[in-house]
This record gives sequence, C-alpha cells and structure tokens, in this order.
Amino acid sequence: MADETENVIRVGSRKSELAMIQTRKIISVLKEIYSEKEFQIETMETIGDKIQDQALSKIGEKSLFTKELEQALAVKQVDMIVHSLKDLPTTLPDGMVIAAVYKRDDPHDAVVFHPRYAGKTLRTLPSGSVIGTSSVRRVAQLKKCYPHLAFKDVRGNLNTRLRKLDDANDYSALVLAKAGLERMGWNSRINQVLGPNECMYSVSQGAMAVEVRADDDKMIECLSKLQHMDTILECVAERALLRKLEGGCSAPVGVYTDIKEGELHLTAAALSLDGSECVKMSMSTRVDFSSSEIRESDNKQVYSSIVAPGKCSEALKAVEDLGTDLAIKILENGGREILEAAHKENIQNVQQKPL
Ligand code: DPM
Repeated sequence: MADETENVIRVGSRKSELAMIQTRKIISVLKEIYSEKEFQIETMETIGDKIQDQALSKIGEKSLFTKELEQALAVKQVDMIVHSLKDLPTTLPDGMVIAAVYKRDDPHDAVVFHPRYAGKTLRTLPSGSVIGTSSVRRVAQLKKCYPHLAFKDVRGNLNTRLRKLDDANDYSALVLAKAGLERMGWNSRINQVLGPNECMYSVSQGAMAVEVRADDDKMIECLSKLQHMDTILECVAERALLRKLEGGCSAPVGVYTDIKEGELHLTAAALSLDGSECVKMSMSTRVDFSSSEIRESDNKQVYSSIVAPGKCSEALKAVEDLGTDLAIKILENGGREILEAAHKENIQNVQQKPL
C-alpha cells in the first residue's frame, strides 16, 4: 500500500439508504476512536438489491445481500464490510470473519399501518386485510396468531416498501424490523411492536456486524473496540442454533433471547409455512464466568464466525453449545420434519416461478 493511502480504510456497503445509514454509523464510532484515520465508502449492488420482484425465500440464493461485497473484500478492494448481521449466512466464505458486532438495537418486529388504519392493531384489522411481508418467519407466526389476516409478498428497500404501502391500496399494513425503521428515522410510523407471543424475531435481528478478512490482524484489532459483549453472547447462541437447524435467511425460524442475572435464555421456534405446526423450546446457560483469565489464544478464537473478544471464551463456548443443543432438541421433537417440509415447499415455489 502506498504511503498516502496508509491511513485510508475502505468500507464496503450496499447502496440502499438503510445500508448507508448503518455504514456511516459504524464509521462515526470508529472515527471517534481513530481520529487520524480516513474512511472511504465503496457502494455495491447485490443480487438481493437487483431482484426486486421476487420473494427472498424464492430466489434460493443463500448470500443474497453479501456475495458481491465479499468478493470485493477477498481481492482487497475494500478492507471491511458493514452488514445487518441477520443478512449474513451462518457459515461465511473461507477466509472471512466477523470482527465486530455492535450493540444490538431493539430486535423486535414492528407494524406500520396504512394511514386509513391509524389506531388499529393486527388483532382489530378487518378480516381479510392484506399484510405485506416477504418473510416466511413472519407469515408463519402471524397466520397462527391472527388467522383472519391475509399475507402478500412485498419487496424492495424500505423506502420502496413504505411508498407501496402509502400510495396504493394493496396492503393494509407492513411488518418490518423495528431497528431498521428507527435507523431510517421513521419512529413515528411504528404503530405496533410485536412481542414474542405474536412474532419471535429473526436470528441476529437488530445487530450490525463488520466483516473482514480473517488474516487481517490490523483490522481485527482496530474493530475489537466496537465489540459489545451481551450482543455477541446472544448472537453467537442464535447463529449456532440456526446453523444446526440448517435454516438460511428463508427458514421459518424465530428466536427470543434474554440475558438476566448472569444467565442467557434462548427460546426458538420452527414453524410450518402456514403456521399450523410449531415446535417451540427454550434453554438457558450461565454466562458469568468472571474468573476466566485472558489467554493469548483467546483473541484468535471464533464462535459462530464471530471473533471472540479476549477473556470470555468460557461464556462464548457455553452459548455456542447452548444454541447447538437447543437446535438438536427442536429437530428431535418434530422440528426436522417441519423444516424439511417448509424447505421443499420453498423449492417448489422457485420452480413454479423461475427467475
Ligand atoms: C432477512 C429477512 C429480512 C431481511 C427475513 C426475516 C426481511 C425480509 C422481508 C434475513 N433479512 O427477517 O425473517 O421483510 O421481506 C433486513 C432488514 C434489516 C436487515 C429489514 C427488515 C434491518 C434490521 C436489522 C431484510 N435485513 O427485516 O424489516 O438490522 O436487523
């Protein structure tokens, strides 16, 4: 690298407004710590951005929002990529690692109603009202909870979706991640927040992550300052679960995680696409291993593709095992058949509606 570029860090991002807001947020936090560094954003389009007229679960590509960015990272065109962690597959390409997970925002889903339904809730919407979402996880849980509602795919970035809601009469409401709506500054459009009894959230929802090359010790060291311990404990557990369930971003799997009094509690559910079948289970583990010493090797350990901050390898190992064990319990109690059937149905949908 030439001398004058020594201080320039190139950051890869998708072009959408939400992606740019997230990337700028991470850069502003880094700028506060490393005021001498310059950050340059390189934007890219991913398959997920290009294909706007198909439901995510029907495209059938696992790393929809990440592939092009990771290719740029591999050839050193960029030094880091800022993602929504929930869009990162549970297994990263060889040579890539998550060097930081930033403090999680509220992970719950939220409902935005068409202005004509101001004051309503999902429960009080008229029968047959159409809810826009392309998430099989949301559809399955909400069908189970609110059988009087209908569901329809909606694609496009957040700006496009809100415009579709407001300008046409196709949808009565949209279900979106609360964190994304808040980052866009649309707090005032949030009409209802969905609790875990209605709709458990997606693995890693609400957390932003920074991906780097696994051999880039300088970047890993630089990003270690961003790490947020409770967020990492939650996301390692959730990602270990999803990995064992072999569910990608299109699986009808919801989670709910909570850390209280030194214990992490993870609840997860696998559902059939129509929500009629559901296996929901919970497990807990201690995470307050305060006595653990810092070992040199700990800094290089990776749990669910996330680089461990030093000093907490016992807790990280415990939550990774917890996620895997809970997945096994769910699979053994009927979850396997439910997820296999959902996967088959998804594939059939792709074949019926080729790209
Ligand atoms: C993934 C899903 C969706 C995104 C599937 C799911 C939602 C797709 C849809 C894996 N990624 O959640 O069950 O609504 O059609 C995405 C959003 C955010 C990150 C937007 C959203 C923002 C919040 C965050 C798309 N990825 O879910 O409303 O950082 O978690």
